[in-house]
Amino acid sequence: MEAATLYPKPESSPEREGFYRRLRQLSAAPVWESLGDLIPTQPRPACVPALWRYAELRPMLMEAGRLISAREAARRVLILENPGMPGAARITGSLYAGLQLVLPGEDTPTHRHTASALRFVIESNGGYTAVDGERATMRPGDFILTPSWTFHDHGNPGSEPVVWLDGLDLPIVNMFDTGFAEHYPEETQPVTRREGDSLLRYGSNMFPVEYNRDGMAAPIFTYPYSRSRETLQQLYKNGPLDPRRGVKMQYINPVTGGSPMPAIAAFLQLLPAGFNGQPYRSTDATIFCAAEGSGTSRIGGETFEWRRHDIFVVPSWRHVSHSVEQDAVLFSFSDRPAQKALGLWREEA
Ligand code: GTQ
Repeated sequence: MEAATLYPKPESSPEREGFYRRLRQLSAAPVWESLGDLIPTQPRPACVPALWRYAELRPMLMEAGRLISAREAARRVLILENPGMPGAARITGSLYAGLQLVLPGEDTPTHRHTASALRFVIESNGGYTAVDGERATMRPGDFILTPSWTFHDHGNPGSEPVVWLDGLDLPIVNMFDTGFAEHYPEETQPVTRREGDSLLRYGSNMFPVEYNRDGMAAPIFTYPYSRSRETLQQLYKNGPLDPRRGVKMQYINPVTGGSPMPAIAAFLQLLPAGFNGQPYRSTDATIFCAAEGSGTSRIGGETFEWRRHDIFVVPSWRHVSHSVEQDAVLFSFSDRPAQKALGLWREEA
């Protein structure tokens, strides 16, 4: 075990306390009183391991659907708040997550913001997200991007509720005080490109001749589940199986091979029937959503039983291991690229 702190607080005395009080009046403070908190020997996240059951949240989401329209709410979302940080609109220290509902016949106003967003589709029969003039039909398991400062709106021309998991880097954007947002001049942005255009143009192992990369996000914004799921299945047959992660792939920006958006990485993994994973840990707190199946995850000594569409969180540097009886597929996302860009990311198998 590492020492809990390298810097225990020095003893207090009336003379020292008086000095600290006078410092506070000058907006100054003695570092030796807080050095142990400022420089921990290992991460001490406020974020705690947690699980959200879809079976419990879905009825609440439908109740929200009766209380407020998608247009009035602008975004009808239930924020998933980490129990270690209530009221902070965070699922981890650096990321926001929520469940968004669009009812049949509804759409949401078009806007853009500096925060980047991802969507992981839970229920949809004909729902869509539009990004910069192109609509993508949402199907269960699809992973969809809304890169920073792209105009986006969502709609549901179908006859059943559409629900997805939102992930945004809002806490990071707001930590830097770099949040900007604006409405599109009209409620709904015009459709200017055919559905599937960017995936064909930039997601076919070819780029248009004279294509010049611009922007930091992937030029494709939808990663259909049908493709990703088939890939995992075939790779499982090919082997080998990672004893910690099963068959785990990361979604990429095809231009760079890096993450689809600058601060957020996303992953899809197959845990084959009978998988009993080894523990590992990394510094990027990770949000998981079960796309298929059910299983058990040990997170920092606690056990969580998850079912399809449940969401759970592994805080920074907490060990996690997954086990399943039948085939299961987990989607996950984290701030790994932001940590890597700053030279901070660590993992331990
Ligand atoms: O869909 O644009 O969960 O702007 C929070 C803020 C979703 C969105 C959220 C947003 C959105």
